[in-house]
Amino acid sequence: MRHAPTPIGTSHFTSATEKEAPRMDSQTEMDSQPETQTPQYAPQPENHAPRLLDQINSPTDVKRLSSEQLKTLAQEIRVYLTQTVAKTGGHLAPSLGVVELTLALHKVYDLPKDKLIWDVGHQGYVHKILTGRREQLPTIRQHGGLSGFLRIDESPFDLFGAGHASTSISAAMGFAKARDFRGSKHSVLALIGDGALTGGMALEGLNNAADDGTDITIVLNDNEMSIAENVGALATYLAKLRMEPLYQAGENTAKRMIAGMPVGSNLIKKAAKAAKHTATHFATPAHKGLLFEEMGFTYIGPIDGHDLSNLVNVFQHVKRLKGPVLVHVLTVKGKGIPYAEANSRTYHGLGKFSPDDGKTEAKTAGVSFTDAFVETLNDLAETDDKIVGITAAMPDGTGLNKFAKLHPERFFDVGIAEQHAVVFAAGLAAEGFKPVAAIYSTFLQRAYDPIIHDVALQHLPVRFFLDRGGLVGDDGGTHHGVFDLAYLRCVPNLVLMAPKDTDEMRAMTRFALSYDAGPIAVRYPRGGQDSLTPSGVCPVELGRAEVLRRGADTALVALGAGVKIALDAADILARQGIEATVINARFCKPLDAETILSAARRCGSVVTVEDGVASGGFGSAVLELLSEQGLAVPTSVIGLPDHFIEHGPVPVLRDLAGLTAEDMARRALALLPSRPAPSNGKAAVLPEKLTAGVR
Ligand SMILES: Cc1ncc(C[n+]2csc(CCOP(=O)(O)OP(=O)(O)O)c2C)c(N)n1
Repeated sequence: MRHAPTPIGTSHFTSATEKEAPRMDSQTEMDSQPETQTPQYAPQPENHAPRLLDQINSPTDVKRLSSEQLKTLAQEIRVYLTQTVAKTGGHLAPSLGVVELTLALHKVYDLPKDKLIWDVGHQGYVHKILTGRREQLPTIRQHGGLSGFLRIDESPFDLFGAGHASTSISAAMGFAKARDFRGSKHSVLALIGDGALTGGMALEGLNNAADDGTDITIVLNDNEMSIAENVGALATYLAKLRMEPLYQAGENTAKRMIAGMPVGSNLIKKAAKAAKHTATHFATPAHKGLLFEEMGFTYIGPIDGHDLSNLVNVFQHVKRLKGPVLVHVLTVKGKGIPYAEANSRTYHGLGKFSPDDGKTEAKTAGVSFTDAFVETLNDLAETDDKIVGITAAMPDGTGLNKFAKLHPERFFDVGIAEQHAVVFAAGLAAEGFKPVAAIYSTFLQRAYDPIIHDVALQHLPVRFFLDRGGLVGDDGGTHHGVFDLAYLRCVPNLVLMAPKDTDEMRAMTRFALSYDAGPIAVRYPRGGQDSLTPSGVCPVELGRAEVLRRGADTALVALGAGVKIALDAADILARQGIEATVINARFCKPLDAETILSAARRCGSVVTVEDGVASGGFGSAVLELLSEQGLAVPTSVIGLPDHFIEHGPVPVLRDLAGLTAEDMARRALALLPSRPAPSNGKAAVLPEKLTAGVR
């Protein structure tokens, strides 16, 4: 709801308290539909009255605002944010939760001189609005538009990019030490959510920061949620802190805190420790913040993250503190938009929706790869109690929420802890269980060493299900699952499969669960693919490909989502009188050497296709096979080029990357030594589009 804007600079902050502590209601059900709200709660449409928001072009404009104006601006931001994300899709609830916190940080600190490092960056929309990107917000996550995360190359105010969780404290430590080396004096802050704090790297960062003692402020944005409910002992501990009375920053408290702070040498630090303890414990009851304080942080909190005046006061004091400080801020995910508050799990990140009632667009019909996986898993788990489901904070995205409903005792959400998830799975496998580690392709990158060191080296039958393999679209470069084929293919003992459609996904899921000889991974894309072989799925056998089409002119060898591209390319070529063999490789490792080599010999040229990086991926495996056999047939590898791919719709990105059926047909044609006499006797007339721009 809009407030009448007041002129800039008419009042200043006091330490006045505003309202009660925010408390999350009991968590909403996964997959539940957004609740219908009465219209008065909906963000009001923009009217033509002048908005404060329109005057905000940089953080300097925020600094000029009075307390009341900032509150008005917060409201305007919520409306603008919601109406914009309703059209673009994106991370709504995380950004709604940090409106006041972002305003307070920009009010108090001087970015980019002061360094504010955001964890994940999915909650950075308000920061974008305040740092000169207000008008560009409607381009967010659109191809060529603003990123949905923070990127170092998007704005000088985005000091460190992210997309994956739990990196902010480590990066901030780097910024802090660089400042110390230079003898500079600016502030360094990491803003991290309670979900991201469950990640091992965040804990490693805390461990280092507390011990090092340099000036660094960790702002803990505690909304009790990861994407789903936050999990783990640390979450339980934070919940206890949350029960305490809210911290208010008054001048006296601040003076006491600062007087007690250790500065200078280690000796002085030690001498000052007792004073610091007294000072901070005066500010906060003795049992609060103990864990962080024992580590060496000055703990301040919990603070109402929606009380703007108090936030500003607290950070003004914190700015003067020395050493490692942890400010515990309580926020409500989705704050201010009731449907998002009531169901922050749905509104964490979503596609387009109605800003009035939050209703999302109907799901496109058809079965997704994720559905095919979890439905099969649930079938198998009914009779096999050795199956255990593991997710690293992605129960909904991986589909394991449906497994969890049926088998809560065999389901584990370990938090944003991919490394732990994989070694945990390895332990279970060593004891004869059948762990299913369902992890997005991009996030499994975090667990690369455990895959090699703990799983593969020990031949342990962990079943990896890599969702969102390939280009994911709007999330962009941090999230495309394009490295997995390359990074898994080189791991000894590991079997690597990719299904062409959802029927094959079911068959591969069954196969993976029956395979006990060592680790096995199935990698599959976002969305679905209806059956490409309506007559049925041929049984999955280890290292066996399937031949989908026979032709003598060229061999198109494809993996996973590449199979549809190859089939379509074969159709294009056939229209030109060129007959292609199409092989669905099924296994990236072990390759079906026999089938691929015989097709290569018969056809005299090979084109491979995969929706992953070309360097070291499936096509490279085929090239290695041909070279091992001394088979010198012209071969072309189609995969993603050696640069990071932007965000945008998958078809657009594929087109730009040369990953389409037409590209494949062009590549096949380019390999034909001279225009062959086509096997079907038709003349090969090549349309402009096919001959132009052979890559
Ligand atoms: C390594 C990694 N694993 C999983 C994710 C997916 N992910 C994005 S945001 C998020 C939850 C973060 O929770 P929190 O830090 O509390 O922020 P909030 O959204 O609650 O503000 C998760 C699991 C990720 N970005 N990176």
